[in-house]
Amino acid sequence: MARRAGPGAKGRGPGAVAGTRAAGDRSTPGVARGPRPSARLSRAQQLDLYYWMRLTRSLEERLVNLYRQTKVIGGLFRSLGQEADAVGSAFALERRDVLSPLIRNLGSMLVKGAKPVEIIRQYMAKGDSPTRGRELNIHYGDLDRGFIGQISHLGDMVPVMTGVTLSFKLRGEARVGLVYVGDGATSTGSFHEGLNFAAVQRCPLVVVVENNGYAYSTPLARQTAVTELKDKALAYGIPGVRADGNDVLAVFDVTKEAVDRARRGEGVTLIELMTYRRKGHAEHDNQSYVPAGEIERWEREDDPLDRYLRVLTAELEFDDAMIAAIDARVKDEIDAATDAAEASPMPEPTDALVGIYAEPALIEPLWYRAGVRSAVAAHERAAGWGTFHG
Ligand SMILES: Cc1ncc(C[n+]2csc(CCOP(=O)(O)OP(=O)(O)O)c2C)c(N)n1
Ligand SMILES: [Mg+2]
Repeated sequence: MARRAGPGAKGRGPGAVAGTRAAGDRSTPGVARGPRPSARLSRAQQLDLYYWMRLTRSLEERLVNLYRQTKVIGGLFRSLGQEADAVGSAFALERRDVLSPLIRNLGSMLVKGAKPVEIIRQYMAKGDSPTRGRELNIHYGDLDRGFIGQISHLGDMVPVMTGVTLSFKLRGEARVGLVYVGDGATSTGSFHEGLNFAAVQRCPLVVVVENNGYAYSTPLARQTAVTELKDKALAYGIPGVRADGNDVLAVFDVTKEAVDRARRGEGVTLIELMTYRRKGHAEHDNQSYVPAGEIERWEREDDPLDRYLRVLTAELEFDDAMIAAIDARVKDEIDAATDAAEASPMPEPTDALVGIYAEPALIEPLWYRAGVRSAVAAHERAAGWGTFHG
């Protein structure tokens, strides 16, 4: 049977965005020309971008090891191949700004201050994880650090972030919100209603559509007749721009311009980042629906870490020792986080009664658990349900 054209087919793929421009030209069509914001990044910040992408990838690889040892409770979601889109966009925000991540935005959360040990504890459902073992991947938030806990329903974070950014505007705070949605989420009602309201209210909101070619097993062309998702912006009277999502500097540039625009009070921008989901929806997905050779081609030709490493060494003249030092630091941090998470206790049954809407019922612990000090009791911050200071 002839395979359907996948997202790597004509008109898509690495060449579709980057290939039409001269080498070294990192500007994004549709975005005002001039000095790129990334030209103002310091040497330390240029290296930071590499650090966050390497940390994201290596942390996920560690989680895969733990998953295969059956230490991960539940599914495992990867962002392999999408690290530049998560990291470059979050890096364009300031400390006071807020983002709402999705399952493939581990990198965005790390940039915003999430810790590897929290992530591993979450996946292992430990009692001292941010959700106290009740949620088993990265669905947690911390307003202090500027990331909002995600709602699983596709598109629903758009109206939530519309509300968050409307509150910034009404209070006269110069803060910006950024919401991530997948290509699939752009076909939901919540996405449209939220975006329309944000646009008409001129909320300081940046909407990042991560076009990774698939929603579960459905390729883009089978879930929307729109070929360029940035064009959905037309329906709401806001600018829509498309950028190469696997070029971390291009992602930073396009997001920074939208963030600055939002902070100036000029309203919402929709950004479509072109990338590719190299793993299945989750670790259990065998990707049998993907055309032969497509994944390998993206890995070979358009890996965001490989591409940025070439920029760092060939264009920005960092030497190999500086890169190796970051790789070693990342490995040490992940090893230490893994050891800490493995040593963490599982939750106690009565922990389920903590942090709920009503006063917990008084239940005597079972005789053989008497005196067991629960991780929740040790770590929970009674006055601040929902945020966590580990
Ligand atoms: C309203 C709704 N419908 C269906 C689902 C089940 N679901 C979870 S993720 C997903 C696919 C998401 O695709 P996309 O938006 O492209 O994001 P990606 O996983 O590619 O990052 C689906 C169908 C859901 N969570 N919410
Ligand atoms: Mg998708």
